Amino acid sequence: MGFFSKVKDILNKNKNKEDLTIEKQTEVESYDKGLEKTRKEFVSKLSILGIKFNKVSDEYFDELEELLINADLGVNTVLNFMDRLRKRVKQENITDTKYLNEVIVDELFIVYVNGESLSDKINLQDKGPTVILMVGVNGVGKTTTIAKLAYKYQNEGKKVMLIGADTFRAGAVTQLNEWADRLGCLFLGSDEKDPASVVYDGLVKAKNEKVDIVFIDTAGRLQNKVNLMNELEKINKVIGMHVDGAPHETLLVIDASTGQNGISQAKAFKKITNITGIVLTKLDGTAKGGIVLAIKEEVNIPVKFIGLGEKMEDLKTFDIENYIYGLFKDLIYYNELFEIYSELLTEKEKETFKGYYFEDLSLSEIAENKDISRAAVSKMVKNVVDKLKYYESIIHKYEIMQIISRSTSLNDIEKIKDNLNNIINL
Ligand SMILES: Nc1nc2c(ncn2[C@@H]2O[C@H](COP(=O)(O)OP(=O)(O)OP(=O)(O)O)[C@@H](O)[C@H]2O)c(=O)[nH]1
Ligand SMILES: [Mg+2]
Repeated sequence: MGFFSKVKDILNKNKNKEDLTIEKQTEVESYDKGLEKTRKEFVSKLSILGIKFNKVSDEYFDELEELLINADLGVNTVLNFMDRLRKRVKQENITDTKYLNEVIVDELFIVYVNGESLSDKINLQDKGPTVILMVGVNGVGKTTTIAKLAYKYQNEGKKVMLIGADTFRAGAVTQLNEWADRLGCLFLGSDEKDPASVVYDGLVKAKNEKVDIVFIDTAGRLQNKVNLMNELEKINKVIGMHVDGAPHETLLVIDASTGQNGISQAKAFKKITNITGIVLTKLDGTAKGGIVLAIKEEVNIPVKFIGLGEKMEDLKTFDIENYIYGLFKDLIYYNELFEIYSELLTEKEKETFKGYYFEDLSLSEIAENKDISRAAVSKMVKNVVDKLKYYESIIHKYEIMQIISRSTSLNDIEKIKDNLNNIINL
C-alpha cells in the first residue's frame, strides 16, 4: 500500500472512531490541530499550483520546488524529492497535475524514511535513574518541555525529579520549582551555586530517593560558544561520575517557528556536545512545519518529541505517519469532498469555496471580486462547509471513505461518483 492510501486509511479509521483506541484518537487529533497552520499554507499553495497548471510542465516543477523550499523542507530534501518525482511522472506517464498530489505525499514519506532509520526511542534504564539533559538556546521551550515530559512519565507511573541548573537567568530555578510543585514531583535547584554542583547535589538526592527519571534544565544562553561548551562538559562529567552511562539522553530543544535558524542551532550544538534527540516545540504556532523533514536531512538527529500546543498533553512522541497525515489531511479531505459534492452546490458557492480553500484568496479579496460584503462571503464559506458536511453525513460517509481508501488511485473518483449517485437515487 502506498503511503497516500495509508493516510486515507488513517483518515478512514479516524472517522470510524471505534476502530481506534482513545489514545490513538487523541494523538491523531493533536497532530491534526497542531499542524493546522502549516497544512493551511502548504495545501492551499499546492492546490493553487494544481489550478494554475493543469498539465505537468517544467514551470510546474519549478514552482513546486520553490514552494517546498519556502516551506522549510531543506534544500537537499527538496532536490532529492524532485528527482524522484520527475522519474515517477515519466515512468507512470502522468500528465495531469490533479493526479500528482498522491505521488507527492508518497514520495515525501519515502524521502523521510529512506536512508538510515533513526531511533526515536528514549533510552530508558531498567534500573534508574535515567538522566535526561535538556539543552537549547533561550526561550525555545526547555522548561515547559521538561514539565510536559515529567507529566507524561509520571502518568506512566515513573518517579520523576527535576533539577534546576539554569543558574544564568534570574527566576529560572523558581520557574522549574513551581512546575515540580504543580506536578508533584521531586525537585532540587539553586541559583547560588554553579550548575555542575547543582547537578551533583541533585543526583545524590535522586539516587537516595530511588528516582526513575531525572530531567536537568540548563541555561539557554551563555556569553559565547566556548563558555557553553565548558559548562556542558563540566555538567556531563559530574553526571557521568554519578550514574553509569549517563546522561542517557541529551535532548536539544528547538523552536519550530525559527525555521532555518533552528537548523543552524542544531548544527552548532551537535559540534559542542553529543545530542541524542531533538524536541521540536511550537509547531502549532507556525506554518513552517516542514522543518521536521529538513532536520532529518541536514542534521541527521532524530526528532523524538514535538510540541503541538501549550497544554501538558500537547507534547507528543514524533510519529512520521501522524505527521504527514496532519499535513495533508485537507488536501485529501476537502479536495475529495469538493470533487464528490460540488455538483450539489450553486456556481457562486463553488467559486467562493474554491477561492477560499484552494486559491488561498482572503475573504476580503473574494468580496472585492464579487462585489459583495466580506460578511456575506464569510457566511457563504461557512454555509458551503456546513453543506458539504451535511451531504457527507447523510450519504453514509463511512462507506464512501471506505471506497476511497480501497481505491489505489484518484482515477477511481469516477467510480465513487457513480456510487454516490446510486446512493442519492435510492
Ligand atoms: N504554542 C506553544 N508554546 C510553547 C510550546 N512549547 C513551549 N511553549 C511556550 O514557549 C514559552 C517559552 O518556554 P520556556 O519553557 O520558558 O522556554 P525556555 O527554553 O526554558 O526559556 P529560557 O529558560 O528563557 O531559556 C512559554 O510561554 C511556553 O508556554 C509549544 O509546543 N507550543
Ligand atoms: Mg527555561
